[in-house]
Amino acid sequence: GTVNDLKNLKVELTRFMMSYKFALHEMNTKIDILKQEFHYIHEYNPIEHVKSRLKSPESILNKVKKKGYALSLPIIKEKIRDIAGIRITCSFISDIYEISNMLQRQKDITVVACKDYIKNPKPNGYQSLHLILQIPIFMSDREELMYVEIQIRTIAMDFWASLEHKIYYKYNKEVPEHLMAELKEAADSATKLDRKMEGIHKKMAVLKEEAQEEKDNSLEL
Ligand code: 0O2
Repeated sequence: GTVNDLKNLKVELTRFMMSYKFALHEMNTKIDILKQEFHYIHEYNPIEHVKSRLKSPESILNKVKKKGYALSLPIIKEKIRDIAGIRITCSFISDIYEISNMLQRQKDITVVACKDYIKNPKPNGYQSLHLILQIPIFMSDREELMYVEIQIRTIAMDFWASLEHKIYYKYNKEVPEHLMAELKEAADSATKLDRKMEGIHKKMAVLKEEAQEEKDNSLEL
């Protein structure tokens, strides 16, 4: 009867969401390993912070409705690819691509899609590198391939996106055109800041290398 149907649905849903929790866990471990190793090699930390989230059942259902998909778990699993989401905030633009390449090279990761909103920002000014990856998770009696969405951005891009998101929702997604233009200007300022910091970072790296060479040379004498 209905009670049993509901019970089954609950068991199925819990199992469904659990797989995404495992996928997040797996990806977070991969990112943490890269972070520690990168720190060791380059003597600085390219990752400022990592935040992960599971899409709530409510917002999964909203998206299913909005996109007009059928209400079935296999279809949701195939079509909604950002149920498990991780946002990596990096120090410099070059770190974004290095982290992305390091992830893409891993044998158990399949790159399903890569959207570069840094090279091609959205019209409103939004910038980030988006990857849809697929990773296997291993359970007691089966292996499942799970989609995980990774958003990689700098602190400046994250700053802009967080505040734009707040403004967008605070004004019920209806931001007047002249303010849209100002948001775009703010995004351009963020880009300028990112490029400036990247430039300083690169020049410092050169200075450090030169100092090291001098030190090595003086030791040889
Ligand atoms: P939340 O709460 O972050 O999950 P789709 O994902 O299918 O709806 P699309 O265009 O394929 O659409 O996805 P896209 O644009 O590659 O990535 C969507 C996610 O990127 C959003 O998730 C946001 O997190 C982020 N994003 C994209 N555009 C903007 C933007 O203009 N401003 C801000 N602040 N964030 C953006 P959700 O599902 O919208 O929300």
